[in-house]
Amino acid sequence: MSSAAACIFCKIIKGEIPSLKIFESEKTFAFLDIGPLSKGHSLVIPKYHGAKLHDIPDDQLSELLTVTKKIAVAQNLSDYNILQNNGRIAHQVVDHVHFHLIPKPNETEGLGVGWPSK
Ligand code: D5M
Repeated sequence: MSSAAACIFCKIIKGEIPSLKIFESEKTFAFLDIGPLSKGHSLVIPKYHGAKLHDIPDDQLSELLTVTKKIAVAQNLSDYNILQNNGRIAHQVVDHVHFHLIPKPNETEGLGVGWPSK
């Protein structure tokens, strides 16, 4: 298990590192990705620190998808990817569970077609 004290996303939750916050509740936090694959690319994270999906208690996990849906609705998205990486081989860079919400407004913006390369 990675350390919460050294976790960049835990620091974002605590406000120790600035972020562009979209949503916050008791268990969940969402903010804009610093390296967006398309305009509005956001990250939805549990406040509980766990590196991979299986490290997170069910009560923390359950809200993540509904918050991701709420953001998609608020952004009026029609086409989008939801992506969640676990482990280095699966391209996880930050060891705190996060769901990417990646808008796909059209085929000329962001990655355009296909699955995100990350
Ligand atoms: O994706 C980790 C994602 O985290 C990647 O898309 C960049 C994003 N990131 C990293 N640091 C920050 C800060 N400080 N603000 C906003 N977004 C950030 P992964 O699935 O682990 O490859």
